[in-house]
Amino acid sequence: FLASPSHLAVVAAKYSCGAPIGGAEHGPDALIDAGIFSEIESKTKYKCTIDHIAQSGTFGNTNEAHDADPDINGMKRPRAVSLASKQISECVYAHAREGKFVMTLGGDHSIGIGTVTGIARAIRERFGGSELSVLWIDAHADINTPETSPSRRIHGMPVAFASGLAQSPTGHSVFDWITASHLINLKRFVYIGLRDVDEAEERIIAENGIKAYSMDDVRRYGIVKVMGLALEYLGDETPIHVSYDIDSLDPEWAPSTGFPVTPGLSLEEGIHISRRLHATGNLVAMDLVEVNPLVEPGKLGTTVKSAGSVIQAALGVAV
Ligand code: 6HN
Ligand code: MN
Ligand code: MN
Ligand code: MN
Repeated sequence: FLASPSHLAVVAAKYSCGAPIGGAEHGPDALIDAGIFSEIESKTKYKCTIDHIAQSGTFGNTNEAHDADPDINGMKRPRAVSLASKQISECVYAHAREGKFVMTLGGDHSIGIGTVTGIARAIRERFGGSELSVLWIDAHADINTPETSPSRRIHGMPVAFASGLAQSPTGHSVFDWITASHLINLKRFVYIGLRDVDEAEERIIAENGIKAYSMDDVRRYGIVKVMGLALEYLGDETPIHVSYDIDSLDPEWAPSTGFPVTPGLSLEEGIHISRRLHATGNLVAMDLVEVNPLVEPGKLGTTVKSAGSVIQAALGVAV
């Protein structure tokens, strides 16, 4: 039911203000400089354009404490992350509204607040109120609220903000730009790859009946079966957004990331996920986040190569 897009809008989201360590703001350039998108242009029908987004002014792009951005309700860097995600949300919305495929490069995973809300809003408008489906490929669940988060870092909260589980804390309007038209339905949401989930997150997932395939499930059933079940659950007639955290892959394949957790997906399994999503014909947007060039500079090449493969496979390139 989707017209197949011929324009790939790449959004370089150069931020690490949602993470406890810096470096992820350099992830987008590492991916772009590796030539991933020139190769896509030569091997597919896609015409690529790239928007670079980083805050020049008030709050900064990185995790470092900032006088103008004190904690709110324990949350670290709330204004920086809110402003970043609002900019990203508006940018991806504008592209998706025109029917382009939107590929956002992170950045820490707090940028997912922006991408998911922007794509969800565009899909509502394009398809008369119908809801976006989201696949969250990650070692982590990223569904803490400001109240449950042990780290207080917003890269562990994007699913909570994009679904409305988390709201601006009482007395603060910082995330009030997120309105009903931006929100996703957690009944149209699936996790794959989980293996480092906080206690409160386990409870939130159970209470909301969220479909989740852990790393243990992938080992038990195999990735082919897991992808089959995930896609069957979402159905054929739905636009899909995949938010792909590179730490879903085993550290062997993606060492240069902030929070590597072993054992993870093999690169082959990671590519299978992308291929299957491409094959649905329903994929409208993808995020590739948490490539951090500063964590393992000597193994950045391996990390970027893996990220390039999962990106290209999602766009139908043979890798
Ligand atoms: N990521 N659950 C932890 C937290 O701080 O809330 C870790 C979040 C990691 C986020 O890299 O996917
Ligand atoms: Mn994540
Ligand atoms: Mn993660
Ligand atoms: Mn194809």
